[in-house]
Amino acid sequence: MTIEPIPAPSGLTPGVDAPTWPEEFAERYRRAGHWRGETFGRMLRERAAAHPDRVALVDFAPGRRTRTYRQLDEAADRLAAGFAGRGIGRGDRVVVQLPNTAEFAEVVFALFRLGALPVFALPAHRDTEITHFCAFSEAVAYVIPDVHDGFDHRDLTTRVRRGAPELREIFVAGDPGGHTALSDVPCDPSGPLPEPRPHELAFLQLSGGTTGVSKLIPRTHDDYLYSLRGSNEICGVDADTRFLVVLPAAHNFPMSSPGWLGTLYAGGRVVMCPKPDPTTAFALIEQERITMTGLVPPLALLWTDSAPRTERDLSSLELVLVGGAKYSEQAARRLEPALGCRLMQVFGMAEGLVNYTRLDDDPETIVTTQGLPISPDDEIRIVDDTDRDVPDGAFGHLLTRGPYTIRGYWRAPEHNRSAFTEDGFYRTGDIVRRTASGHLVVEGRAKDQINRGGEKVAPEEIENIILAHPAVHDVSLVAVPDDYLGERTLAHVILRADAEPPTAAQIKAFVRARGVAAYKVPDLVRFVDAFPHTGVGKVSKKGLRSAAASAEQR
Ligand code: OOB
Repeated sequence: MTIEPIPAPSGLTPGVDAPTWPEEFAERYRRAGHWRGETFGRMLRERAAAHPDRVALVDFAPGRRTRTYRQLDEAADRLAAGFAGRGIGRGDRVVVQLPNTAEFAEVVFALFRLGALPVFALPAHRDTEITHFCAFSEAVAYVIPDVHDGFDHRDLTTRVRRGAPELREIFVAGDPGGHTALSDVPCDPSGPLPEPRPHELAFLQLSGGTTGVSKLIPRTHDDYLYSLRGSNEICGVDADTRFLVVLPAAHNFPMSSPGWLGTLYAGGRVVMCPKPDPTTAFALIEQERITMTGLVPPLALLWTDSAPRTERDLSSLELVLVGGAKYSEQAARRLEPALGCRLMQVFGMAEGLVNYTRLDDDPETIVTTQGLPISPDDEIRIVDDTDRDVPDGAFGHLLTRGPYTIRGYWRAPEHNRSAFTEDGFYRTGDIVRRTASGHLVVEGRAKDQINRGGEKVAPEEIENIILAHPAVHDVSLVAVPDDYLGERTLAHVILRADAEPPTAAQIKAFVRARGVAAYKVPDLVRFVDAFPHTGVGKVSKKGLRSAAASAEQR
């Protein structure tokens, strides 16, 4: 297949904003049938034509609402026309911060249809993160709920606008306050909209981050749709699948592994769960006859503990995927008997590569490994500190390259030089080993990131905030082991000699007041006189972690 040259979307320079695959790789992925020239907009159109009256989506906002494939398709068209009428077009970025509701899917498909790029913020993000996403992506619009989880998102907008001059429009699902109600946007399409091309960007996903701010991850229609198709095949998703979206719909895991997009691709039914607790979720499993869902390890633990006591009928549940953070073998062994369904482990990343254990793997492999890559064309290297391959079965840094793994972050040439090898492998920052069967086992992490039960915290981001406190001389954030979350955050703080000493609670309140997601506020704060140092004089995070561990035992 040849790709005709097309004019670049407004304000974007192909291959520069988002590094892309060299032509020989693109060619190979097309020839292998991985990239099939599909787009999200057309995918929904085709499904709606094939089975218009089948239910695509159920949500509870707050009452039960359903959308058939035809209704979802029409809503996307009308919303796309409305967005276009407000000057949003191909290549424009729109930060979308919506909870698990039908509006989320409608907005995202409307933007896909226009070739505008959703930037997927999480509902937990606050002004600091949102201002960064809007400013860095030069977003023209920001879509929010009115109030979610007791937080009024309209309160964020003044500060966000101040920091993001390109932002023209704020759309609110619900009561708009002084902004535009999402329900006022749709209008009848006056003609065909310009269609994005399959190899163009579809959206920007967020990285967990290891530096001060999250990087943006550019994903194309071709590459992401391939990961959906591959995931559906591995997980057995089909038209009878009823997928419960328990985690925030904007995260890569519930979106595509196989997630709500995979389920829609297969013509199945997506049920948006408003809250992840077992009481809410178990009631919906019973009521909606849910067959599949995806959980992070702490939630899997909670569900496993609650299931034996529930009066709810969970018998429809066939498969639970668990991933996002290391799932302990002991916890994994308990899931299948407690929930009466199959377990599949997922080790994935928004940058691309996703590994799954397989339904026909033996039970030991399912509880002790994090699975195999989706694609035969996912290239895996496990290397030492000098990028040399380690012997079979040994631990090392995981590097990967393939048909749905990005070749670079959005507008980050400097960072890309260290995050990718010269020949295009992504440095995942994960330490893994490979079993004789090729399954990967995640042993740890080389990157400076804390994985708080699947929610990623970049220590540098929080350290920078705490450093701004007038009484703080220096700070270092490390992970400490936690039975439930896997890891919690501990801030070691050195105070200035001349300042009134704050309490731990005041340090936490200071971080919260800066407007960051609640999961980034340090769980623990400990005041120390000095930090241990490495041989070259850098703060030794390893030293701090072991000091914290021995303090815990005392
Ligand atoms: C998923 O995506 P991200 O981008 O939030 O985080 C990726 C990182 C990985 O590099 C790894 O450090 C960690 O999260 N991780 C795991 C894991 N799954 C992810 N660590 C240990 N065991 C696992 N099973 O978290 C994500 C994206 C798609 C599917 C599933 C998870």
